Amino acid sequence: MAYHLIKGLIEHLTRKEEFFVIIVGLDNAGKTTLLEKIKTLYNKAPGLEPDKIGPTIGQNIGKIVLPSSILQFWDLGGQRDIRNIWEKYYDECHAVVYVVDASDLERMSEGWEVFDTVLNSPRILGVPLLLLANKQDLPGSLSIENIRQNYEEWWQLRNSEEAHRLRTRRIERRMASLDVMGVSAIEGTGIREAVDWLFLRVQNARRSVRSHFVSPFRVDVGLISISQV
Ligand SMILES: Nc1nc2c(ncn2[C@@H]2O[C@H](COP(=O)(O)OP(=O)(O)OP(=O)(O)O)[C@@H](O)[C@H]2O)c(=O)[nH]1
Ligand SMILES: [Mg+2]
Repeated sequence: MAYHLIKGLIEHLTRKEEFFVIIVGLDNAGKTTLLEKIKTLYNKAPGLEPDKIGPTIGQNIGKIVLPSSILQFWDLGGQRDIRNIWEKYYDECHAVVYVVDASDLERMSEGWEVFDTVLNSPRILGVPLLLLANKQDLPGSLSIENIRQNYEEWWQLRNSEEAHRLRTRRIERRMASLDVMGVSAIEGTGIREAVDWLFLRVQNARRSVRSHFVSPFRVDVGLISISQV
């Protein structure tokens, strides 16, 4: 009885709200490099070095513990044939990070095509969406202003007058409020700002049905051990 009371009290005092963030974008955009750098910056155990990272077939998971909450990242493979797995995560996620390789001008329109599908997905229309222009360390990478402009130009060219008319106010608003940040997943620049953004936005846009409390303590055969992050 006393054990259960103490256990319950510890859980109550130490519970943190957990949020799920999906990281999507074309293959080679740098999603896994980003996830591993986030782990290195926030966890005791460093993430993988870039030379140990290969293309993702499926997903990678990473978790960071912030003072009042836990962010759980799902880095999803970006190759064409496996992009359809992204949708399976839409109902569970609290934020979406779309990563663009800002140095790869040749694949920019393919990237916008896919981005547009994500942007318009009804199941995540109300979820905070952050566009990350990665590889800012490479000369010739598009700046955040140029990335925004590049997307708008692509959209204007690609869509007919009819589509322009049909572009709903909700999507207009989403575009207008879309945040774009520049990062280098290799060097780690901009990553803390991006994580701060995610933390603030998931708190503000908290959707009670999607968030739940978890305890960082795991009770194991009568012993209390802090779970490894
Ligand atoms: N210069 C530079 N290269 C980067 C950066 N981020 C990733 N890369 C490189 O880009 C390539 C692809 O990186 P990944 O992290 O595997 O890309 P991904 O988006 O996870 O690709 P998929 O798993 O196939 O979807 C690797 O060679 C990385 O080293 C960056 O910020 N700067
Ligand atoms: Mg990957």
